[in-house]
Amino acid sequence: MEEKLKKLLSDPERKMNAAEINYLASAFRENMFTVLHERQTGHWGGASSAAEIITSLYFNRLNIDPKNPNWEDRDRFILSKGHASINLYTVLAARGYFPLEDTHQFRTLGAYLQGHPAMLKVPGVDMSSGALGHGLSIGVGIQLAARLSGKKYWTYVLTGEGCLNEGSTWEAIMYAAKEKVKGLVLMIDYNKVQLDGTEADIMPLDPLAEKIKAFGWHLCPNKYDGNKAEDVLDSFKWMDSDDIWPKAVIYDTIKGKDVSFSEGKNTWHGCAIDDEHYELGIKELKAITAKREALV
Ligand SMILES: Cc1ncc(C[n+]2csc(CCOP(=O)(O)OP(=O)(O)O)c2C)c(N)n1
Ligand SMILES: [Mg+2]
Repeated sequence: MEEKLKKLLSDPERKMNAAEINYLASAFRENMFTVLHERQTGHWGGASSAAEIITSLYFNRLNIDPKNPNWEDRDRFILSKGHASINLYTVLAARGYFPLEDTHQFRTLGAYLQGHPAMLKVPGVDMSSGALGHGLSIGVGIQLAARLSGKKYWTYVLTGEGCLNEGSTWEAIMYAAKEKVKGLVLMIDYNKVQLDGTEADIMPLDPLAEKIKAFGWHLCPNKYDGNKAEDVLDSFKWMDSDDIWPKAVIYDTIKGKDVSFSEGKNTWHGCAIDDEHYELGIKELKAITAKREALV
């Protein structure tokens, strides 16, 4: 691990700035790509797409205590697109929930870090996920529980297009609007690519922003690039700018980000990474990490 990275991660409680988060996200991409190559399994495309969003949450935003993962007052994060688990595991490890070395056990028989996150096995995982379309309903429930118990925590739910293709998500969208559920934030990793094609081919969401607003949500009006920490941190400012609920933010992202031949390709959604592509890809990822490191 680079010296700068070690130094940053030695004080994970500090709120990182955008340059630091961009650098961390790139370093985390290297770990994700390496583990998925080693294990010959997993989902690179959607993991890479969400790197800056998840890193920003854990290194700038969430009120959490990795030493006490079940702390009742913690903010919750639900990775509704649970197939991007290697991203969450890498970030949780770097944030101090478990050793980074454990990510190399990904999807081995008997390991606690399976292909999809399991809340009863992995410290820091607030909700088991993998079957698309469940995360937002659970987020609604967690925040209604906060209302009943007078707690102040928030729940952030991250979806891709797949969850938004599920009817259950739209039930949750309707109900959350009816109840004006406080503390509930829907974050959409809008890379416009799914498992076996583009969202335009599979089930177009366009005009997504208008739909979410029409369902009664407070949608962030800003256009954000979800692969830039500057934009993600700005979206956090927007979240704090009023008390109107529930809130949603759409982030434009790129699936398979920062490995040129995987960007925007559904064929890289989930596939075994061969040696040749690993060598090419890791070189590209390291070059971007170095560029981002220079800005820290
Ligand atoms: C209910 C359900 N149906 C199908 C799948 C299989 N599946 C896993 S990921 C995926 C596509 C997800 O696309 P998206 O949500 O856009 O994810 P991302 O692009 O962020 O990887 C599908 C269909 C699933 N996990 N759950
Ligand atoms: Mg997608």
